[in-house]
Amino acid sequence: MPHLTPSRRLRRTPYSEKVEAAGVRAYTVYNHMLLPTVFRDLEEDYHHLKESVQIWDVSVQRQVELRGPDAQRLLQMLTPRDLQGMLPGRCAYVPIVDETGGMLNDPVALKLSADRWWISLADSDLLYWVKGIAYGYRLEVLIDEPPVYPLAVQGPRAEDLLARVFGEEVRRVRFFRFGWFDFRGRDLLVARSGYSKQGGFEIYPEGWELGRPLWEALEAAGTDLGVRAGCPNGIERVESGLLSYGNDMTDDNTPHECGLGRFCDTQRAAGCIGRDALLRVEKDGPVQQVRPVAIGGDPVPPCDRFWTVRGARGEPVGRIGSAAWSPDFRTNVAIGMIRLTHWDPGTRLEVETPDGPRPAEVQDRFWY
Ligand code: THG
Repeated sequence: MPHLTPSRRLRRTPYSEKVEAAGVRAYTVYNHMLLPTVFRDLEEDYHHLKESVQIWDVSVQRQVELRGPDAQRLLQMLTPRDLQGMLPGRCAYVPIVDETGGMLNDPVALKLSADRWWISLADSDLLYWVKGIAYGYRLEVLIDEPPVYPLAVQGPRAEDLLARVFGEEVRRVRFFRFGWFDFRGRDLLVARSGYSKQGGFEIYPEGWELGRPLWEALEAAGTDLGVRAGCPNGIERVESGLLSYGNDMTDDNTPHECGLGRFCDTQRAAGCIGRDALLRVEKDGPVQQVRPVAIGGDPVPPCDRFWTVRGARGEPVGRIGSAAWSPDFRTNVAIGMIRLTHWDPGTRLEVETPDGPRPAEVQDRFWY
């Protein structure tokens, strides 16, 4: 592969030098920034993530901040998830939809206070949609992308590592909640969340200055735990069924097609844009939906386009958006968008990979 030319548009982070020093081997581009994808190799990173603890530069998870009396009203216009009764200190996975009910992003929203929210974005330029809505409806809310640089600490030893840096209290933070913890005289937001199923936290330093000291403190405190630089792992996240916006879904898909129906309370989501469209699709149910798919044969090549999925007579019945060889499950794991006629667990399929057709089977659950 040719190299990427560095430039100001590919924004650096407070951790970039640390990531480079740790020997990052590959990146992807995400929200106009570099997101590491490989350190040693994908499989070594995978085993280490499942056994130990890793520090991830996830600064690409940009925050859109909503501040002002209409902040919650605005967010409720953006998502069919009911935000009524959500308390400060909570995170929520919130599908964001357009006027047709199509997915625009699948961020984590953090309620900092009654009138202040962060929307922790997946890979799409949601800021402009949010600003457009606020301007069009003359809402009393300030919207910007503050200099917040999230750092994830993921893996079974993450809690032990964080307790050493932030104190034992951090163990009491429950899943998808956050607290404020002192680091060098400053309050840092620490949430129990992250883009893996191995357990862990996400820390959200505001401003550039604390980034490097924070990384160094975590590294120093975790040497005997085996802490290493890491990144979201393409194998582990498919096993875990964590969706990737732009890969597993696009603005052509409703949240229900994405299997995110449990995060929609469309009936109650007052003022949600796309509400009528979603109520219509909810009446009949989706005709295609995300499914775990096991693909037979040797390890598949990287999935960098949709792979067509076919039924017994060769007819197209869906597509694969993500796939990887799983060393632990000794099969290729994949995330598919599969038509209703073929989405039952056990259904035999054929997947058109770049290496030729492969037998495949719909699974009853993801692999964790
Ligand atoms: N953390 C934060 N921001 C993010 C991500 C993250 N922004 C980009 C991307 N990841 C958004 N996508 C997801 C997808 C899945 C989850 C979080 C963000 C996730 N899902 C859990 C699950 O499906 O099991 C839990 C959802 C729940 O129960 O509420 O964590 O990782 N800050």
